[in-house]
Amino acid sequence: MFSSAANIAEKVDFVFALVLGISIFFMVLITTLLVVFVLKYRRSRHPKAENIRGNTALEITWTVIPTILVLIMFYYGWISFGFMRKAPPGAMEVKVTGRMWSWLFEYENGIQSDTLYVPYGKPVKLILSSQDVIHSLFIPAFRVKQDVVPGMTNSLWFTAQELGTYDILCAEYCGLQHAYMLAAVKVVPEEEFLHWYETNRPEATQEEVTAQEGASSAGSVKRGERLVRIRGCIACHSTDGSPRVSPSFKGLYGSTTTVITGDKERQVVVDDEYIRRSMLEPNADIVKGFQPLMPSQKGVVTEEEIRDIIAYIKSLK
Ligand SMILES: [Cu+2]
Repeated sequence: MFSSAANIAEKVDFVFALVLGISIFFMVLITTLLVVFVLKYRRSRHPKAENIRGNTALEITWTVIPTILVLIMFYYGWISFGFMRKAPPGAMEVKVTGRMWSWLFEYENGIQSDTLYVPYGKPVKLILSSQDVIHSLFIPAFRVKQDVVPGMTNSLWFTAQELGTYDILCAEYCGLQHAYMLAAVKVVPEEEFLHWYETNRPEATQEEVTAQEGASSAGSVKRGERLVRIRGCIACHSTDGSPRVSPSFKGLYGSTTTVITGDKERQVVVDDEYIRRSMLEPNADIVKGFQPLMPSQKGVVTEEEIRDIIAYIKSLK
């Protein structure tokens, strides 16, 4: 029941145990008294009912003790809440974007990742925003959960205290693939984190890809493969042909597909222009048999990124 994976977890678990302990104590006390009274004062043993009036000492006792208990619960709840709400100055900030149906983590040096990497023992502040509907970022092992609401930013913070990989879930029903809106937080030693932080800088990965592949199409495919993960495309489009809520990317390029444009059915060949339009104006042509679920990527992906994504889709024969 007790987790120490993050500093917040200890506080939350303590308050939870306190409230649970007091509740169990009273449940046992009240149930026991109930049974005792039923047996002791049942009609066969107590044929004549008595009318009992007023007992000042008893009334003071049953008012004062519960008041103190409730105030104790309030006190620990309040100081723990205050602790959870206020990140220490100097906490590392990570921007988190929730969208149907994936998470994006962005670091101050421009790294974008679908996994949250954090250094062991350092405070981390997550700045939460949503691109579409209400989500909720939930890390059960850390005992942190915060709504991610469109049009405003929320935040939460923690200091991870145990190395390892922990689940991140969405805790607010947000549509069809809500249950699959999963990610992970990886707690690594600080040195390892700094290494990851440096080698994954956008400029660093750019240099690396350029060094390895030149500015060739292979580099473009590699970047495209990363983009469909980071941008959350694969929440709906599989890359292995398996059916999801949207057409799979595998074998898509060059295929002929039936779309509904306005209310007319027509056949189109999937080419660069069609994919580009599907990203920027997803509701212009709806593939027959699918729902118009895709949000427009206008202003989200750049022309360069669109080219890379197309190169990647092209490679999935
Ligand atoms: Cu969600």
